[in-house]
Amino acid sequence: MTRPISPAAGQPKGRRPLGSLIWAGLSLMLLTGALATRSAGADTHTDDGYRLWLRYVPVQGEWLERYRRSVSELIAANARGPAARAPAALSPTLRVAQAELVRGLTGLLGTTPPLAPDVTRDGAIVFGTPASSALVRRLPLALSRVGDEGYIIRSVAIAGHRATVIAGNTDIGVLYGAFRFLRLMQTRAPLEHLDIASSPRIRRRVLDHWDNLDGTVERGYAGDSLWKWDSLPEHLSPRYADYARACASIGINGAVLNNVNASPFILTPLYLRKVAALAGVFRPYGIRVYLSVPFSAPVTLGKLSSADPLDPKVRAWWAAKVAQIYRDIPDFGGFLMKANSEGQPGPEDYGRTQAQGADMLAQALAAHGGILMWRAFVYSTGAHSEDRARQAYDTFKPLDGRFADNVLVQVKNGPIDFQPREPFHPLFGAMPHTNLMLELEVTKEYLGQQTSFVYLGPLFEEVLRADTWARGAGSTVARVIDGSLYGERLTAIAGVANIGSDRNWCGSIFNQANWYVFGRMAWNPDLSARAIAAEWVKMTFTSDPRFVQPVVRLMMGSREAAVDYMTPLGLASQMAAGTHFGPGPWVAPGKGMPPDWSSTYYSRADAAGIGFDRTASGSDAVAQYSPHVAAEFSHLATCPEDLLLWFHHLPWDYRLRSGRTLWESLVLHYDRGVAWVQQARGTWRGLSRYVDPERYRLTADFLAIQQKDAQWWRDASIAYFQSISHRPLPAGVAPPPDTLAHYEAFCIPYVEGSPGAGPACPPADVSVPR
Ligand code: GCW
Repeated sequence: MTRPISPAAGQPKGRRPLGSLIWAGLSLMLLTGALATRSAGADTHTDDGYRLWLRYVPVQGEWLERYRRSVSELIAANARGPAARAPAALSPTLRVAQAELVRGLTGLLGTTPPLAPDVTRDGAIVFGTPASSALVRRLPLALSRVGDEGYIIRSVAIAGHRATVIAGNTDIGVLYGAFRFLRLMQTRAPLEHLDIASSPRIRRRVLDHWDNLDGTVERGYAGDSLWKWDSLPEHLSPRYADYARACASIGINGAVLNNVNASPFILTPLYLRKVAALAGVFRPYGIRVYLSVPFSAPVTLGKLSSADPLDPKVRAWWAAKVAQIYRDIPDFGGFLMKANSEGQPGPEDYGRTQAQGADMLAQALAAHGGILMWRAFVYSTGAHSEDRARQAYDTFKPLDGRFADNVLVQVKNGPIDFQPREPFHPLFGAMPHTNLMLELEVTKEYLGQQTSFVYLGPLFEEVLRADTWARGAGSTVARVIDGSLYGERLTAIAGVANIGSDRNWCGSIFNQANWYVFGRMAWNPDLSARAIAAEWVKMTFTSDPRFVQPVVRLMMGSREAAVDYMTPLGLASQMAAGTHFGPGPWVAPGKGMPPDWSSTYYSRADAAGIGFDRTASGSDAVAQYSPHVAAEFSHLATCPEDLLLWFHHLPWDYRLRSGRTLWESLVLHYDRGVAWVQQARGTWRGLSRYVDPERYRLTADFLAIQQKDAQWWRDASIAYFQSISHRPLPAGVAPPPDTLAHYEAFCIPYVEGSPGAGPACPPADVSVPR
């Protein structure tokens, strides 16, 4: 596997002028020697972030001694195994596993372990399946317990020597095991008495790329699409394999290549050849490709007069199209569908239900072992205007049990739309006879986008651990989607990817942690956000506790800080229209703005108070939860304060548990969020000696931007809500420096990743908020 070596390769044009590159190069050459000695154990060589968490920097000191005793040689298939004498006979996946072990161990230990045909000394690493390795076959590992993607890593004795075996029932299990073994070393875990058995709790662990065929990425903040459609299938950029490798290292096994707002061109022979080429690169890494498809394709592409799912001609068209795909991509994963949502076509256009629409595609796919991920994010603006939060449940709940076995209904974590905080989606507790999958947004559309430091682990953990009470206590979302609550066999989870062509993949170093935590939680939804953060920090930076501890603390506090300065106490959807970047609490319905895309629709702020009444006296959306949960959210005494205004409209002078009024608390939350960012900057500044200059600077600069943004959010929100509450600010709180009119007039016209050709607002010659 090769990877581009020029640090500037892949950098979007114009981002770094040549002069700055030369300067950076020169200063780095001068600095590197000095920096390497700045902090014992920390790797401070320049790093552009390309290597993600797979850096494999040399281990030092005591750990190096220990690891060298545990790792001396690599045995892929022993002398009596079928592939013994011809490494080329190893399967492509085992070759990848071997290459990864060689690369990782060479980096970590400073020497390349020899490949041996049999165990010849202490410290042998034996890896393979019972089919590829006679050594693995003869060990009593009880492999059947780890299924077809799991692995076992165990310290054993072979021919009188200490050895470690990395085994799976399948080649991909071995690859996952190889990554785990390297992770043990990257995180400085002992290797002496290993007995690890691990298998994924969720079968399909998928990244959804909202990548358009013109190279842009909807809600993407890390450059253009990774897929270079123009040069595919002939040219296979090395980044495709590097992407697959990174995904495999955290157990991701599927990629939906294109935007859910899908173009019919993806289904043309021209593009299917390109898709097949990508599938070929991903295959050794255990990653299947899936495609988003438009419901209207039989009309736009097939020139039929209708896309009615009950029309035999339409069904035949889809069956033929699916068969065509499988001819070139025999392990094609299936389709993802966004239907009757935000203007997309769907079965309701023909008077059919979502289940009837799904059934047509499910049948076509089932013939080839494919699956269908059918989104529950169904709404048309204005149609359900009394409360959009109700709509998915109202549409899908009556259809429970009507979806075929190869269909998963894909449900966003919350009932509205990937907000900084939402309660869990009520559908998770309401469709016992349907395969439900969870959709998370890894890209930070509503959480400050590229530059904000927001680790999403706590958000993901919050939804996975949320208890639906569908079958009594402990009916968590994690247990609904991993199949353990209702016994589904087809289980899945999707994350909307935050990956693009930027050299560091995700637009910032800390955004990489969100890709990482998605994969790790998809493998095991019970893992804690904190433990994953610690693992990621050690692999991405250094295992020095003087760095790990404060950075993990920052990561764990970062999401709540964003909630504080954007949408505290259960508020939602207060962002600028269209771009979803920056504050827009004043955005009101009218002039082309549908109510449920406006902010005032969600805040419901008026002279009397603020918040959306979703109890029985309001929209009664709370009744969509099981009685236990509904009661908890309905009663002010039990409703969690961080969801208060999601469920209740309350007077400005309502007293919270702290004794403060709602108005005062709101203001203090905004202030707290800003203060957090300021402190985070200080903490980061104090850690510069543990980080290479390039990643240090990028993070420091982005924190500075975030402080400005947090202040803007706070000032604009306070100015707006004060104009409605008419309450004084609590003592000691600084008033916003600009007028509300000023904040309303200020707008960022072009934001990366926002769909639409034109600017997000008319030109206004106003100064930047202070
Ligand atoms: O959050 C919204 C985004 C849209 C997106 C939509 C969806 C792909 O603003 O850009 O469209 O959700 O999930 O379909």
